[in-house]
Amino acid sequence: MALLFRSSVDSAARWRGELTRLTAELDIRLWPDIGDPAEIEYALVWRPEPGLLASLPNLKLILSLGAGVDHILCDPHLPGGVPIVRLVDPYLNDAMGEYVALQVLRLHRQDLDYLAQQRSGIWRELPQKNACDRPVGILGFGEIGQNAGRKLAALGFPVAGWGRRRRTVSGFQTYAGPEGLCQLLRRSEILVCLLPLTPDTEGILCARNFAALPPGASLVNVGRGGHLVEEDLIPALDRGQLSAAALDVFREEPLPPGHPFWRHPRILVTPHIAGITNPKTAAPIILDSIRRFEAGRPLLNEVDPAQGY
Ligand code: NDP
Ligand code: OXD
Repeated sequence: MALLFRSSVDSAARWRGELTRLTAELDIRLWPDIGDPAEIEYALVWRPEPGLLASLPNLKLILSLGAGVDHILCDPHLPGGVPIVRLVDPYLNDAMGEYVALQVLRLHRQDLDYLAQQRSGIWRELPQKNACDRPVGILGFGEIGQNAGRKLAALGFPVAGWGRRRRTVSGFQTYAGPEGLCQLLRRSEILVCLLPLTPDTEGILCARNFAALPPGASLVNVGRGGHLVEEDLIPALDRGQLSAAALDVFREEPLPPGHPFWRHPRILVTPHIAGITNPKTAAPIILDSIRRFEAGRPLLNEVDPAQGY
């Protein structure tokens, strides 16, 4: 069974090592040395070049190296009818939950203000709320959103989640649809975006929705850069409508050197590291998908291209 590996960010050597440690059945072809394209049945990819998947005439299954699949679905030549499986790795979910907890705590405890005070040698106590008085709203209450929600709830934050369909999630207030979005925004002093990027969610972090948040609310975006209308953020921060933003994902990655987000005093920037796919924990999950497919058993976490996630 030949598998194409293509990623510009994941280590091909580590992936080859982990997969070959688990099985001798896979013939791993590292892009661009893929040999005969007609021999490739599986593709394990992160941001494959448009047209690469369509150039594999016998492709049976597409496996995403990430939880999100916008990097695959955006290919205008994506071959129709080939199932796509996204990565759901409990360790990745935990890493994402950790990152969200870290940034929510930094925003809640006014870390940016204390860092600025330190730089100016100022010793001053700022008013501080308790976590139970700081409601957090999570846009996208799926695998990762719920993981983050549980970690935040354990820290004492009142957490609510928003999804496409109304879900009952024990211990959490949940909302769905456009009306539910208004309700969630109204109550969220810290808004966390953990949505997949789809035509419906693109640009959801925009001036209109910022205006629906309580004054001085803050934002954590770990979904995708395309969720944020970038030109709406700095005016909202400069007016004090938002007090701070922690951003891990950007429309253009790497964030270009002159981009105003780098130097804005109310923005925290990290380089898309909230959850880094770890071959050690993810390789067995990838192999399980291939074995399920080979055995004709139902795939787990298959993407619905019509919904975009
Ligand atoms: P899931 O598919 O498990 O959850 C997605 C959630 O978003 C679901 O609750 C879903 O609703 C909701 N949703 C989707 N479309 C809409 C919509 N139009 N309106 C309202 N809610 C919607 O995904 P994961 O939790 O595994 O991953 C979420 C995203 O996190 C990924 O797509 C990726 O973009 C991002 N990510 C970022 C990483 C980073 O390092 N920064 C790392 C990993 C992931 P419903 O429950 O009704 O289906
Ligand atoms: C992912 C990501 O989707 O790394 O897993 O962003």
